[in-house]
Amino acid sequence: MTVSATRWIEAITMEELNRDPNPIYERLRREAPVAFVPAVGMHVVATRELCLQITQDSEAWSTVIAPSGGRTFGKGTVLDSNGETHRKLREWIDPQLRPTAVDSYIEALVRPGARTILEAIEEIGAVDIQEAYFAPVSVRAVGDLMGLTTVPSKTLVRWFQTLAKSYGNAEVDENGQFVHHEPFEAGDEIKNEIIATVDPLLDHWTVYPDHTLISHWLHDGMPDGQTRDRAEIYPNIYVFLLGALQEPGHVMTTTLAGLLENPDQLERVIDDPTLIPRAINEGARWVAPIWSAAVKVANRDVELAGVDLPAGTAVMLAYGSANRDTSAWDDPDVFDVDRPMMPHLTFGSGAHACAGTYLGSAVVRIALEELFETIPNIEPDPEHTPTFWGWTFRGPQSLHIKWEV
Ligand code: 261
Repeated sequence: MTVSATRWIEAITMEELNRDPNPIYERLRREAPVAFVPAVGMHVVATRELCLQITQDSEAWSTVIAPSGGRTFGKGTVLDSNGETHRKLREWIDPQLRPTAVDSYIEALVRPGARTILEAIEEIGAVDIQEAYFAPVSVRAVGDLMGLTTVPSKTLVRWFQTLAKSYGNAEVDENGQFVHHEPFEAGDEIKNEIIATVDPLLDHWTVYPDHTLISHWLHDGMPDGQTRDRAEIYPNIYVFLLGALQEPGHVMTTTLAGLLENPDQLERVIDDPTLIPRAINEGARWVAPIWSAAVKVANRDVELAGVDLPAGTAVMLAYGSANRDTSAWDDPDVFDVDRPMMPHLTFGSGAHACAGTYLGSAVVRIALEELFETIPNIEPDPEHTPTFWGWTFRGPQSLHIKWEV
């Protein structure tokens, strides 16, 4: 590619990517599906076909964590392990997330708590539903499942928000050095707070194992009388406290935002709750909450879409962009519950595909079922328009709705 052809890519800023990566990636998909983007110091992969190809080819590609993610979580997460190490980690992470296990606890875990929050707001008539309902339902469900029942929802929300700002602090200068340091330091403070909160719980579960995720992580697969090293558990606790607590809430808010833009679709979904899973699937495709976080590194010299990548080159897979690829979807920028079903990449693909696909989808479904049942006359609040934000993680920052009480 000529220098002039790539000048626009050199001019891409982190600020633009966070505000709206879609127009930039639409052009990347057409002109440069594998491109080095200086603002993020990495090659990005924009098309669905190339993202899928890389996730299927573990001979050519290993999984790593994004540099800002590694700075945030440290070494040893399920996100940056490969082969046998990864398989062993998934062996203690996956069992409580399997559909049969989830079905046994999901109703009691989510529905009563969702109802309680709705009872407290149903007479108000106008709220930011992201802050008042979706984020609390999301963190309560997964936080309680982990065993963090004594940690207030507001604390859990502050934890995921601060960890997400650190993980998403990806901007680098021309030497590949991070431009901003404050988000990492704020993340470090949160991790200290998490350890101070969780250490006493680990002490408890060491002696009194129970059904919570973290208790299982301590004990499962360990010889009698031994518990898993905390240094192995903590990085994965951070992974869950960010992604697993934030993303169900993102998908709830995104799905409702899509429905509010299409009042006819909203009305149909409220009249027929069996359409809710379709709406959620479309919301998850439309704005992938983990928009750009999966990184692979070439095990050997690779040629990809005409670009030569030497061994050791890292590529960032843009699942949010893959989900708007016209090779799979017509009018991909439009939210449409009636579109033909095509597997999207929001939960990733290959060996690292999301372990929480079933759990997360069930949490989102129950939250929306309860909302539409309790407040069936939802309208957008014309005084506030939702603003989507984020490149690494993406979703509406708020969603103001109103209704007749
Ligand atoms: C539970 C999944 O969490 C994550 C996934 C990707 C990046 C950061 C995360 O916390």
